[in-house]
Amino acid sequence: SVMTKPNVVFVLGGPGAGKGTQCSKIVETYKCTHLSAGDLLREERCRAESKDGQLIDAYIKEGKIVPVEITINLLRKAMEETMQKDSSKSCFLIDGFPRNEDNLHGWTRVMDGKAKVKFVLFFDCGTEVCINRCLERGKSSGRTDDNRESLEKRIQTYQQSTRPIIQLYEKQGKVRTVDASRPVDEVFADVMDLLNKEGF
Ligand code: UP5
Ligand code: MG
Repeated sequence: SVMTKPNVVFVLGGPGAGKGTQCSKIVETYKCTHLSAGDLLREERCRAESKDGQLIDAYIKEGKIVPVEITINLLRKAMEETMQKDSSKSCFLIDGFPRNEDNLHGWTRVMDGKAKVKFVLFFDCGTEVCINRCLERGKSSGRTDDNRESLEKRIQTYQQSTRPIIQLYEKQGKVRTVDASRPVDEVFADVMDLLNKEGF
C-alpha cells in the first residue's frame, strides 16, 4: 500500500523547557504521535544487546549530542512502526531533535522526501528556569544528567549547537515560539491556539 508522507513538527527548546510535558498534552487532543529522541536514546542505552549503549550513556552524561547515525535510525524505525500500526497517525512531534548540524544533515540524508517538516515548535525558556526545573525533577527522575554538572554542559551544548539550528529555521519563517516559562496550562493554551491556526 502507498503510505502517505507524514507531517513532522520538530519540538525544540532548552533542557527542562517542557518539551516532553507539552507533547504529552498535545497527543491527548490532536492526532499526533510523540517521539522523544532523548527517550529513544535512553531506551536504546538500556537494551542489553545494544552495542551503542555505552556510547549513548557517556554522551548523555556529558550533555553531548550523540552521532546522528544512531538517533536517526531510532527515529526512522519508530516512525515506520507507528505508521504500520495505524496509518491515520500521520503527524509526528519529534521532540529534542535536530540539535545540531550533524543531526540536520542526518535527517536530510535519511528522511528528505519521506516526511514533511511543517515547522519548529520552540519552547522559549530562560536558563535559570530550565536548570531549576531539571534539578527539581532530578530528585526523583533517575536521569543521569539531571545534576548541576551535567546541566551546565547541557545548557552549553544547547546554546552553542541547538540555538543556531533554531535560528536557521527562523530565517525560513518556520519557527513558532511559545513562552514556556509560565505554568503548564498557560503554555498549553498557547500551543493549542498555535496548532489550531496551523490547521491541526
Ligand atoms: N515542567 C515542565 N513544564 C513546566 C512548566 N510550564 N512549569 C513548571 N514546571 C514544568 O519538563 C522538565 C521538568 O519541568 C519536569 O519535571 C516537568 O514536570 C517540569 P520536561 O517536559 O521533561 O522538559 P523537556 O524540555 O522535555 O526537558 P528534557 O530534560 O527532556 O530536555 P533535554 O532536551 O535536556 O533532554 P532530552 O531527553 O531531549 O535529551 C537528553 C540528552 O540526550 C541530550 O542532552 C543529549 O545528550 C541526548 N540527545 C542526543 O544526543 N540527540 C538527540 O537527538 C536527543 C537527545
Ligand atoms: Mg524531554
